[in-house]
Amino acid sequence: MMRAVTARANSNIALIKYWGKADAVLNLPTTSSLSLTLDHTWTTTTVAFDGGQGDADAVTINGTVPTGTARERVVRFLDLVRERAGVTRRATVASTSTVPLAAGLASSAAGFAALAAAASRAAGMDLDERSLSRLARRGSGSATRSIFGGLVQWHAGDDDASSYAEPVACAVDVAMVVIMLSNARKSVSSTEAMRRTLDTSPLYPAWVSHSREDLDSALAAARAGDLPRLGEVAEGNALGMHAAMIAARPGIIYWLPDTVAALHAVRALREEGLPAWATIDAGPNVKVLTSGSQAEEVAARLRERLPGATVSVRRPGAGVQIDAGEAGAREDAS
Ligand code: 2P0
Repeated sequence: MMRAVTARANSNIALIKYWGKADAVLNLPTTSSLSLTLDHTWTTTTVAFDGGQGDADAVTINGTVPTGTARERVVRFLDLVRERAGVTRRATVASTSTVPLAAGLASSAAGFAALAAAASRAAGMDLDERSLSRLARRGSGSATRSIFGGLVQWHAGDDDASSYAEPVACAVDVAMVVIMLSNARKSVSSTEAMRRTLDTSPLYPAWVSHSREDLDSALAAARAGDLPRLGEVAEGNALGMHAAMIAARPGIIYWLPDTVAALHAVRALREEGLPAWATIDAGPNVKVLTSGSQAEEVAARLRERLPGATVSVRRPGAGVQIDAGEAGAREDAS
């Protein structure tokens, strides 16, 4: 009998961004990236290779059956797991998330990290974390990093084996303040936006070539406990990524007027002496890197300056977890 396995993974926010694929099938990125896994941003996913429903995979996300690309990505990922594990049966997959989908909070990162862990274990594979991060990468690039907690580096690599994530040393007490400005579904998917930036933006090569320097600076700052240096390089890397995508043809503008207002609010806080540096992903929302000890103060000041926004504090979170009660189920799955 095939048992169900449940896994959960947190979302992550990149300080040094992944933006562009060198290989779209293997999901190899053009640059290495660095992220912080956040707490309280779980996606929990249960998988059983139980035959699915009507000879197809039965998938629900937050109780709803996904269609189109969202469904295809999950099925394609299950096909990869079936191929690797030598399983032929269709699966039942149920996923629930506390993260708003497609709102720039990296929902696919937690989603595919949890799916990789649950599906591989349900199919009878027993992967170590590095192998899990390689597998999660095939679902979504940012999921590579959500296998691990805290500060995480994704090595770009140049083939399947060399492109994986691992935790890195962090001597800084960091936190993130998330400024939610809009829940609206983004108009251009990350996958499409990356492709267009890579293919058409004259600024993209400059961002890529500077990215290695940014990563080295960020890693050195994290090791040295230098939050201002880490914040400056993270903000610069994110603004550079957006400059490159704004210069694509046609330009991709994820920012709303409130996004610009939030960027100015973060700068105003810095001028008042508070530690606050902004980063923005494939959406209008702004995340603020700050220190753990001053995160609540930074959040309170941002609420004053941005009355329409929902502002919350996230601290470093844990990596992927497989439900302990189900961990012994793998022997049943052959
Ligand atoms: C990141 N983002 O490093 C970057 C920065 C958004 C901006 O990874 O095509 O959903 O599934 O590999 O991982 C969002 O893109 O894209 C992302 P796919 P993904 O976090």
